[in-house]
Amino acid sequence: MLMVLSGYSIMRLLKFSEMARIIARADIVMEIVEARNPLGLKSRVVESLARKYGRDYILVLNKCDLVPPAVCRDWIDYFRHEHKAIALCVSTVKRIGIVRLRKMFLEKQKEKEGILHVAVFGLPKVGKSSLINALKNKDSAPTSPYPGSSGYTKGITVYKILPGIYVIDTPGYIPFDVKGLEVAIRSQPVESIDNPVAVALDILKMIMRFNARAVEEAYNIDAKDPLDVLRLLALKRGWLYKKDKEPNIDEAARAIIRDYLNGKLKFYTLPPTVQGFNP
Ligand SMILES: Nc1nc2c(ncn2[C@@H]2O[C@H](COP(=O)(O)OP(=O)(O)OP(=O)(O)O)[C@@H](O)[C@H]2O)c(=O)[nH]1
Ligand SMILES: [Mg+2]
Repeated sequence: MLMVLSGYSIMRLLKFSEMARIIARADIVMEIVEARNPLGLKSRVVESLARKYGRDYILVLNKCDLVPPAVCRDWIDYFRHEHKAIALCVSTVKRIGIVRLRKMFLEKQKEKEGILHVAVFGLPKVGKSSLINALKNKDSAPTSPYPGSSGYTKGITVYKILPGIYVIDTPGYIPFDVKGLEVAIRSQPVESIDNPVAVALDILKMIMRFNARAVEEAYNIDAKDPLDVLRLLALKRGWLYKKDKEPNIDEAARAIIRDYLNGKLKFYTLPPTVQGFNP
């Protein structure tokens, strides 16, 4: 397990060698991304390892409740030419696509005529453990809203979801071929991000380009400039630096990062094949 050391806490991430070992022994390999930004979260690594070992590969577009159904369908169409892709929603409030997924596992088990192992991979916080809980219909795997916060997955755990069908939960993985904002906000606890203001400004720029009203809808703040948004949010919440009583934009930046992760800030991308917003 890879340990990311920071002033705040230690976060455990899955190592490439661990992933390769699990894939070598699995029958089905699932890579989980979020439907709101699949290309920002998808790695070629999982898919190519699955191919190398001759395993079935399924791309899961999770959190489809955060995206209009038509956009989810466009993404599925986009990926379908390359490999199997399915859309899911596995939050405790709403579940979509689980019955179909269980059916796929049962068919594969029948074909194999033996015990089936399904491995689940993805960047931190895409919903790997929540997917296992939905498959089990029971909160067995610990989950949490933010990277490194209590309940995030620290070890490799095997869960029985149906007779003879086992799913392997893994800690978040940071693939070397995935870069940018999603990695910056997922590879460490929000409290440990070195320059939260720079990260939050990038998030705001991306979100405001996509939907000019996203900030107003989330916070009832009417500002066009991302730095003004941070200042106004800090003032609204009463966050001031002790030293000079100026708005604490570091605290506001961390709130923005958390609200991007938890979906309060409404945002989604479109496939490159569809006209519209692509960051
Ligand atoms: N809106 C929405 N939220 C979801 C969905 N699936 C998971 N979540 C939320 O996303 C957050 C992360 O879920 P986890 O299951 O802990 O994610 P994980 O990939 O196991 O995270 P790590 O173990 O830290 O790598 C939690 O707050 C979940 O409630 C979904 O389909 N829709
Ligand atoms: Mg987990």
